Amino acid sequence: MKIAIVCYPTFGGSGVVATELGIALANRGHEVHFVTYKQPVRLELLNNNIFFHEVHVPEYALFHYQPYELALSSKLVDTVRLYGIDLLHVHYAIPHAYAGYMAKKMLQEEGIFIPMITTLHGTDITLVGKHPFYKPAVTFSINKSDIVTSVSQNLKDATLELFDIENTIEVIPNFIDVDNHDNNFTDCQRSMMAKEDESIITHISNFRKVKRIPDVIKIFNKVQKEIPAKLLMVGEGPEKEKAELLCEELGISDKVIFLGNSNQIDKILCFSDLFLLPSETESFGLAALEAMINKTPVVSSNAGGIPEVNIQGVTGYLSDVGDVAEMAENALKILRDTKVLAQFKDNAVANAHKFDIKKILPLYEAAYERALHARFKNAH
Ligand code: GMT
Repeated sequence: MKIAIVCYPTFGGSGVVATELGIALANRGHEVHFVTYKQPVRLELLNNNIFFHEVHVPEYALFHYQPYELALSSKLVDTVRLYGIDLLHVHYAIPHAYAGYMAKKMLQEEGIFIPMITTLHGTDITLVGKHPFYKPAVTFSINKSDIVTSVSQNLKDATLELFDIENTIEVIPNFIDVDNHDNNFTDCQRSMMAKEDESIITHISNFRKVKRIPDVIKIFNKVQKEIPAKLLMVGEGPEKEKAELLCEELGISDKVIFLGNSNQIDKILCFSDLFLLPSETESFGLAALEAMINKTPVVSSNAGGIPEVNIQGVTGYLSDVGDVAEMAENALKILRDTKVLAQFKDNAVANAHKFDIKKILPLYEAAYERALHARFKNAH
């Protein structure tokens, strides 16, 4: 199949999922065309089946807001025409599903019928999408998609609750390429980051408010009072500076390392003992899954779809959002005893195997097949 994937090219989970999916599809022999405003961060173009088409938005002074959707839908039309694309897979409803639908309608005028699969990722529904200023357009684009998928059951339920949805939503969970993690690092070079007796606790995100970054710091602060520990903060975002100030205020700056965005997530997680994810809302928690495949147990909130990934008392622990005291206690329960830690590590990796790409990719391929078969039925 020839598939055009539309996504955000940044470090966010939806972009990562879209990119990894595209790479896996290309490895299965499909021709994959990424259409976005920058080359996706995890995309290496060293594959005959992968193409990247950059969306340019010409600046025009009259426009207070430059019309990205317009440029994207035009680029999609051109790409479909030029490469004979069979279907569009758009990740993140805003504005991708909307732009994808416009492209589909423009192509239809020329007698080209192209199905569109929309994958909902979380904030496109739970934070941004439900805003009254966006809601009608988001509802419309979800209802007009040929197939809609959501990355967790929780996100599906939230979508049905928040929007007037007439379409079926299929849950296709996020995934991890287990084979890529099997025999990764023999020596994690843990000593680069911490002394031998120090536990390494890690948080990775885009440092937005929804990640509750101050909770990460406060949990760590409580833990480090009980056991020697270091905190690795990986990522960039609006809450980072405040987090650095909070560390100073608490007098723990020497124990917290801010690493910025990184393409070496596996290496960082390889020497991590525990992953913290106290998010306010989280449709899935891809970062938690990435931690688990790297044998890192997770102490998290029980928000959104996290309980579908992190299993209470097995791969880690879950608490109510904001319950910093319980999250710190849970972290200590795991870290204090090396045997307990080893058990949680084994459980984490075993659970991550459930989300192996080998199990998830066929679900997307089946969805594509259905969309292609239904294309003439839905053409009008
Ligand atoms: O979590 C973020 O801030 C990034 C966001 C995104 O749009 O890329 O992530 C969302 O999609 C990920 C991939 O499906 C999920 O694993 C994250 O849980 C979800 N984030 C939220 O729901 C807050």
